[in-house]
Amino acid sequence: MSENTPLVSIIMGSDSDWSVMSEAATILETLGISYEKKVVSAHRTPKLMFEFAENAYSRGVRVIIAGAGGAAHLPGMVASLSSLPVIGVPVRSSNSIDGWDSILSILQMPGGVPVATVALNGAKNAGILAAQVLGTSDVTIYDKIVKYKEELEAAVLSKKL
Ligand code: RP5
Repeated sequence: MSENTPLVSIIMGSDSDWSVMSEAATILETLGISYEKKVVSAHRTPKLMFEFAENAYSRGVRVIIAGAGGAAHLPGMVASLSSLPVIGVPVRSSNSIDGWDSILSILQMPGGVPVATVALNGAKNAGILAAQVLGTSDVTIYDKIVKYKEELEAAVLSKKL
């Protein structure tokens, strides 16, 4: 596995999801975790989705973050095809009914095929959760999460009303 092999793959159903999904990339960059980003559509490029999901582990990917809007089948289908942990990001897209369709499509998975679903447009938390998964077996990443949480606490404590 090369040093440049991404540990996290950020996939999304459309380039129109990037304005939301880029928040996962930003926090992963802050934490110094390698990632890749790709448009993979469950409906428009199903063959690519199969190929991606079946090869992600052997390429070195260890966590998949998948975002989609509307009838959001990408996270669940990738979770059905791969044994890697999949974090789902419901996107409030232009074709979405207030985001509820995306939330329910990603959240309500059948038993046996989990998708760890974050909040609507919650790509930042998806990035943090991906780092936390990686941190269970990598003390350097774990320590970065500890520091990040300490900084969160300090930022709140320093606020003056
Ligand atoms: C979903 O449809 C995508 O994930 C996106 O959120 C939404 C709209 O896609 P575009 O029509 O903008 O490409 O599949």
